[in-house]
Amino acid sequence: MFGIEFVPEEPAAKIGYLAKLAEDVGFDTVWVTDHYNNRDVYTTLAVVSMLTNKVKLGTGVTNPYTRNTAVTASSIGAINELSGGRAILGIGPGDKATFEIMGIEWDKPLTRVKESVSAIRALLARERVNQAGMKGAQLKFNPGKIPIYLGAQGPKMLELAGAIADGVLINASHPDDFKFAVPVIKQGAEKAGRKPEDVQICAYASFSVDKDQAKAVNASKMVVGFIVAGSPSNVLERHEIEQGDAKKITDSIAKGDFKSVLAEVTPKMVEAFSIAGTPEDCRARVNELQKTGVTQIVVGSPIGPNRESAIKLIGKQIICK
Ligand code: F42
Repeated sequence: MFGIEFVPEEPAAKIGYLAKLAEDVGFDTVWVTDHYNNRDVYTTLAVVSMLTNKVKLGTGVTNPYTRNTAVTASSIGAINELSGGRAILGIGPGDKATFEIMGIEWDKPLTRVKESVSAIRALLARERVNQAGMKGAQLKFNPGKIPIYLGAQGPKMLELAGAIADGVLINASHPDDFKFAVPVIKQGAEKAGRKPEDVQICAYASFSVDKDQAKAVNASKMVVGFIVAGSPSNVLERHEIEQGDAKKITDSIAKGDFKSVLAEVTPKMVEAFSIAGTPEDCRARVNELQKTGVTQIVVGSPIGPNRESAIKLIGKQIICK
């Protein structure tokens, strides 16, 4: 299966247009990110819902801090109703840096996600809910059945996803990251008495495709720079990237010196943190990921140097339905 990520840093109508194109070339799911400084995720999903017919529509991902859990249940329920049952709720612990700016305390993220998922499931089942801090909250409409996927990277969050979620969205592009993550998810599922195959495993990958390999790689570099800067040291070690090289990028980003970021991103970093190259290169990586247990490739930013032609290229030469 193939999904595609859109970041609502452009108007919802534009994303709706690209989402329709993605649907037409064979993508199965459209994921829309959630950060307070972009357009609202549910407004965007509503527009995408009206402009498409078949694709599943997911928050990729929301969190239990910036939105009250009952409001999340109501919002995704409305999207499910509007789209004829195509909604998926993607939820994760959220982005610490943006919470600090908003004055929101990031307390016990794992516990918070776990309680929130349980409460949302109960709300979607029209139950009166007295958990996750709620005191008798209940929806007034029937939202229908909605799968819940967790955004997860850390071992505890991955295990939790195995235990409670219908799927997991992992921000990674390299098979080594999935060789680490998939057994942890499976262990979480088995411990909870579930079948591991009931949990969809999605590689939420930075993707850049073009017929010209160099153009595709160049277009991936800025996103890769940000991923390197935000990666914990154990992930850098897994990919044999020196802390000092990552620090240079972090410092350039902090100074707003993006020209230096582009120069400091090495081929090894591109290899570790993106799927970038010609359609043949990308198809080979997709095959490798599928062998590790990945069930959905989510094509994330930048998609390619030219998004529209990249979406068409992926449909024709990588999805090939
Ligand atoms: N974040 C956003 O804000 N917006 C997005 O649109 C978005 C998209 C997205 C897509 C895919 C994806 O994988 C992640 C995405 N994210 C997005 C980021 C996501 O919200 C998380 O920030 C990201 O997945 C990192 O989460 P993590 O799995 O690393 O979990 C963190 C919280 C972590 O530290 N986990 C630890 C672990 O091992 O998994 C466990 C921490 C822990 O156990 N905490 C205890 C607890 O109860 O929470 C408390 C411990 C104590 O001592 O207090």
